[in-house]
Amino acid sequence: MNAYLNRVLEVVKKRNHSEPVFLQAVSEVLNTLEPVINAHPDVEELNLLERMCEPERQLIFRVVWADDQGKVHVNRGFRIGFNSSLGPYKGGLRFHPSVNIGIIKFLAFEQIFKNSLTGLLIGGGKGGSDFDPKGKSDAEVMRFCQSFMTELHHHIGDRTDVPAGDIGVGAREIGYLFGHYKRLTQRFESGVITGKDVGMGGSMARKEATGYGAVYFAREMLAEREETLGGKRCVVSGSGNVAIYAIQKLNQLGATVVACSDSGGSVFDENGIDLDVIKWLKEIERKRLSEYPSVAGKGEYRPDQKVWDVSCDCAFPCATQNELEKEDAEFLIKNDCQLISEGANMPCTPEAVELFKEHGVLFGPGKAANAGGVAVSGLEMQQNAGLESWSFEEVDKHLQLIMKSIHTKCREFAGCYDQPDNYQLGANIAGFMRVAEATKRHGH
Ligand code: NDP
Ligand code: 2IT
Repeated sequence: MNAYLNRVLEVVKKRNHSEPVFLQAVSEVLNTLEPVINAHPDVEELNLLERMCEPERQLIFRVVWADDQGKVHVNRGFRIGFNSSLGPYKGGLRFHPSVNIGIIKFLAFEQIFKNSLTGLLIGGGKGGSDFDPKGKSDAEVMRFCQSFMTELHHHIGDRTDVPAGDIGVGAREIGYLFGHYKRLTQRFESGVITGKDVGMGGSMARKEATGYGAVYFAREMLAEREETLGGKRCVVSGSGNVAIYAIQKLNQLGATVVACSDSGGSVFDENGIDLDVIKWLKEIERKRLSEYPSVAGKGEYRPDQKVWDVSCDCAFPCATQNELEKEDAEFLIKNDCQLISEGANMPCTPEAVELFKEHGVLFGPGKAANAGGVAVSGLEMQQNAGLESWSFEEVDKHLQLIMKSIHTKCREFAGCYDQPDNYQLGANIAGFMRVAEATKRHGH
């Protein structure tokens, strides 16, 4: 690695030594930027990388709430505004017991480049809490969200910082968060948060956008090899928002999804997962996937098993970071998997990504492949600002164009370094260049 990149990485390691996933995300980007540093000496002269690796602001706060028995609980809340060169901080909120400052920092860092790739005017941010919504009543989730927003509302705004959902935060949580923001500020400021229900300022197709986008990206990658998704056998990890709508779009495009999962295990169903059952279990009943065989009357539940040992043509990791490791990649390659499209953020470990690249497996990195969600959030902000509400078809048309344009950008930028199939290289460089140029022009 070039001396400047090494120097920056050393400083980042020293400052954030107890945050392994953040360091992983920074290394992943810096490891691909050497050709850019060589071609653009001002990146080093202006210390642009140092600026990009240090968050503009980081907020940690106490969230106190009472459960249905009146017992008081204390959680930790986070919001990081990482980079505002391209617009207000934009990125989701994650509620999961594993959340800590390092996880939020990694997600906010990824978001900078992802948001840049969308071509929209949105900066990078992320937030969340170690609160676990699983097993909580609606009233408990509401009280938690209200307490969380009581602090957060001081720091967000439609031109400042615009949260949305992520793991554990869907339309229910967004509703409570927005409702409390409205009470505290006495402003119906629709554009302060995205992922709202349609009918209270949300955008059509936002719920579908991330999963659909990851499939649209896969479609573009396959088209380069003159192939389509029709007839492809696929596996999707997770069974949350991103996974469900990835499965839906794959079904619409003629693929068959034979496996999906949750944190307890996976379901295998040779003739295709019954998506209505998954939606009922997860979106309505908030139940475990272990109930799939009894509800669907078919399929096999595999406790503690991931989906990666199931033979497939295309794989869509849509659950969480580092869920697809080296051994999983070996399985996929042995079974002739030809494409990976990351619906989740950083789901493949660096070792897995290297193996995919070595074996010529098409690899769509999360920054590019899952950018459809935040892109439609950007369109939601646009609709809110114009007091408009676009049809599903209109939003979906924009989404498809944005995914296509991200795909083209990845290939063009990687192509400048004679590696047009290297989407990881292309996504990082294209994402980086737009932010770097804006930072340079802003002078700070
Ligand atoms: P959901 O909460 O709707 O679903 C998450 C799914 O992943 C669930 O099936 C969950 O299983 C599983 N999961 C979560 N954490 C773990 C874990 N530690 N180990 C194993 N399985 C886990 O979240 P989303 O679908 O919204 O998010 C999924 C991924 O997509 C995340 O990486 C997120 O950052 C990313 N993403 C989301 C976007 C969005 O618009 N929502 C946009 C872009 C990226 P269980 O229910 O058992 O916990
Ligand atoms: O990781 C992501 O891009 C998201 N969770 C969506 C962010 C958003 O602002 O819609």
